[in-house]
Amino acid sequence: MASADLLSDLGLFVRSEFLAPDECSALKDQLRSSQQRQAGAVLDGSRLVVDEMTRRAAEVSVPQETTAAITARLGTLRPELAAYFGKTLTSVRKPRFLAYGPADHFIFHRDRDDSPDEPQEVSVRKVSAVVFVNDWRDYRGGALQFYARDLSPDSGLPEGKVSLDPEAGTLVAFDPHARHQVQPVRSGTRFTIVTWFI
Ligand SMILES: O=C(O)CCC(=O)C(=O)O
Repeated sequence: MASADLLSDLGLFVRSEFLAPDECSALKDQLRSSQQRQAGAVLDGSRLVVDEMTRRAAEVSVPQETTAAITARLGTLRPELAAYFGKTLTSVRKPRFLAYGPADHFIFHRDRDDSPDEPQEVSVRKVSAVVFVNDWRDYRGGALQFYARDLSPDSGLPEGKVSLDPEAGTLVAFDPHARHQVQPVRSGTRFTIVTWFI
C-alpha cells in the first residue's frame, strides 16, 4: 500500500484502528453468519439493479443494533472530516455492510457524478467512506484503487493508480467524485462497510 504521507498528499483521509481488532473480529463473525443478498450496481430510474459485470458483491443484513452502533461511531468523525475536506457535513447515511467472495469486484465508478438525472440521495453525498472490517490475512485480491489524478488534479502526478489494501479496522474517506474500484477478490471473503457523509 502507498505510504500514509502519500495518501494524505493525495487528499485521502486514512484513519487506522477506526475499529479496534476485537471489534473487527466480532463484526466479522456477525457478517459471516448474517443473511446476504446480491448488491445492486446500476440505477434503473431510482432503483439499483444487479449487473454483475459492473459489481459483484453481497450486501449483508446486520442486526439493527449493529447498524446503530456503527452509525454512531462514524458520526464521531464528522467534525474531523468536515475540517479535512473543507465541507459542511450535517449527518452520515445508514452504513452498508458488504461481502466480496472469490471473483467479486466493483469496477471503476464515482459515488457521485453531478449528472442532471442523478437522484437526490446520490447528489447530496459530500464525503465517501469505506471501513475495512478484515484484511489480507483473510483474503487475496480486493485492493481498493483510485486514479491519483482524480484525488489530486493539481499535483502534477503522472496518471496512475493508487492501491489500498489496509489493515483491518482502517477507515478511508475521499471525495465522492473520485473514481475508485474494488479489484476482484481471488480467494477468501473481504468485508467492508461503506457510507457517505452529507
Ligand atoms: O468495498 C469497498 O471497498 C468500496 C465499495 C464501493 O466503492 C462502493 O460501494 O461504492
